[in-house]
Amino acid sequence: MGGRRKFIKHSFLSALAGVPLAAQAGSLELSRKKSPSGQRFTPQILSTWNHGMPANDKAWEVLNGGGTLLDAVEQGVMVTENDLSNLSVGLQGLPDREGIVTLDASIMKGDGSCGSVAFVRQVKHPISLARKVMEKTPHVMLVGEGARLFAAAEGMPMEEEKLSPKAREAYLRWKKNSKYQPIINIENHDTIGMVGIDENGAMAGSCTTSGLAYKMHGRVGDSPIIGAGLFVDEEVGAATATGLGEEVIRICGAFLIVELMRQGRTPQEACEEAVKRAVAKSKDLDNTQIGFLALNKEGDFGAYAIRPGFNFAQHHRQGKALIDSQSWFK
Ligand code: SD4
Repeated sequence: MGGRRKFIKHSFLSALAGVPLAAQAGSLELSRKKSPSGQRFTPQILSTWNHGMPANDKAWEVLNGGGTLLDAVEQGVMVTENDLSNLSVGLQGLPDREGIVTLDASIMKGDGSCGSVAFVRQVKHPISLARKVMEKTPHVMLVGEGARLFAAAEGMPMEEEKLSPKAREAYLRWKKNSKYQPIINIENHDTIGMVGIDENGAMAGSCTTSGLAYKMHGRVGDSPIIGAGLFVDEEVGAATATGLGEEVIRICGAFLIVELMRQGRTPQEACEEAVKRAVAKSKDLDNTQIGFLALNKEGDFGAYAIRPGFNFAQHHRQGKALIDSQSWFK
């Protein structure tokens, strides 16, 4: 971002800091619901689920060490991609119904630059591959074998195709019944989506997953779809999603939330409206969980899910917290 723009954003944010929230919202006729904390923080990093805490720790360390926000959101979620206990992110994740792990990831900057990969095998850090697509190709998205070959050509770390012990055990158990209709385990969504804002008001986000367990081979979820699992526009804000990707794609979840914020909704209101739409359009509400997480350019944040159990991690200068999201079903 250019120096002048940086300065303008910074002055704007500094100016806002001393103004009561009600006055800042003055021109908007909507009745404002408080964000979960009722507070605004810049800089700030937010991530989905418990594993967002160590991911945020890393992102924060990168940011404080002079790294860019893009470095922070990339390296933050790499912690989760490396986490052997996580069965929904990275090569140790649960496989598709053929027993093959395929990964989806996306990364986006607030200026509209973005990259993603989908249905990719053997690549240790799909988030870094998504970043390379953004920075080194004229494209936004690479999938399957093409994505894998690009990773190999870039000399990225790859692994032999082999299920992790935990994933293998779970897969063999699943195979006994082989339910070919993928039913989301509403207790266990672990995709990591991260959104952040730096002290100059620049925004970025990342999202990475092994996707829905026991999906059909070739299935792609919301996480690598720009506007579904992730969307960032630093003129407005950023949003990310977790849960049953088909339901998120149907409503262009992350894009919808950012556009609702553009129209004046708070991040909390925007997440609630997106969940309301997903509930209305759901094809299988009993087996569906979706969680949304959003941040606006003022550092206000919000989250909402279909069911209880969704939480998110927040890091800012005053501290860090794991926060339970509110939900449609109580
Ligand atoms: C997907 N949204 O592939 C992902 C799944 C997810 O934790 O969030 N899993 O549909």
